[in-house]
Amino acid sequence: MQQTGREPMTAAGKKRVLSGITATGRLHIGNYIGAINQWADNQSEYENFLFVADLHALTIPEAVAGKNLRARVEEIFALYLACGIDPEQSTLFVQSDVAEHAELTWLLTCVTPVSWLERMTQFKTKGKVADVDAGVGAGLLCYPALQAADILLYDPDLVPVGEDQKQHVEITRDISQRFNAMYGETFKLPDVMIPKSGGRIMGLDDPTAKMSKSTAEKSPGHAIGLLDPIGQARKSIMRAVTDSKSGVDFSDELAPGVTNLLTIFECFTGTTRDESRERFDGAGYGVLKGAVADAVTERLGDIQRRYHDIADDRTHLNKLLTQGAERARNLAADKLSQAYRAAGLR
Ligand code: AQP
Repeated sequence: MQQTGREPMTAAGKKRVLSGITATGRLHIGNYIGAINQWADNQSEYENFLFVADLHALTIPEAVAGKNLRARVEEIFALYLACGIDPEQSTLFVQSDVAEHAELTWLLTCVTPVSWLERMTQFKTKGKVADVDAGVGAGLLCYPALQAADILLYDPDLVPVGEDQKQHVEITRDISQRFNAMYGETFKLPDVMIPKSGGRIMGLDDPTAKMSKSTAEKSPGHAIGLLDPIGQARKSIMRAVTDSKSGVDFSDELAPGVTNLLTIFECFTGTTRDESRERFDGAGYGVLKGAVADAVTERLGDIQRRYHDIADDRTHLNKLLTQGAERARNLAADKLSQAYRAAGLR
């Protein structure tokens, strides 16, 4: 991981990192490569606070309507564990289990200028004028205040985000500075942490669009879900869009779909692009896809075995959900009290 900015440490001598995934759909290999696998890799180096962002999912009504959201949330929580997050090393929790997130959001909403919210790309792309006229919820506009609360409750040093999501951390820093200026020093300013590689896995059906949970719900063949049946995952990879050439040709510019397959292969096998070139230059696309399918399905098999063990032990899973929420609340409650006192409400 590449870091920016200052380098303070938590009491444990480790930098604190906060991150989460929105429960807008079922997890896919993009979420695994870009987020969960990196959290698992760095969990002894950092003090991780990792959560399932279920309150954020409510801002996208089509993602939650008619769904059993809690079941999806617990599936994501169990998948964090199955992918190697250790609940003793990392604090793992569900956002709505810690009510302080919603409470602090109100205090932050009240100090956030509407013009800042209207400038956010997510509102501009998802909250089109037509949607606003059709009654889209104010949550879509106000979600940066919830996101700021998610972060500021825990005083993290670093927040990992993809290149395209830096704006989310920047607005948190702005909101935090504004609150501190109005009410006195309360919140610490977090820095962005940009993943070194594998930052953006593209759709298998359309390699110009990011692999995403919500598109996967509508388009089979777009993503590989972490819980997809192994045969289906293999089939989706074998059908991935490439180009009209017959095979991999490193002497020419590679098509986006080919680059995407190579990236997936490299992330799952820990190989470099030079090693890929040696192995696949001149090979037919069928050979490349077969190798990607082998690497991905082998890992999915392991994750799915662990997932089913975890999900089947309901008592233990409930215990971990409660333990994680309590650990998160220990910090969040203190910070919320500080914010209430600063605002003159306590
Ligand atoms: N395609 C991807 N490649 C690499 N990393 C990805 N992440 C998501 N998609 C890819 C990483 O997973 C985490 C998920 O965060 P999120 O759910 O809050 O936001 P997202 O990026 O909007 O996720 P999706 O899967 O694309 O969902 P929807 O469809 O709801 O928008 C982040 O760390 C992200 O970088």
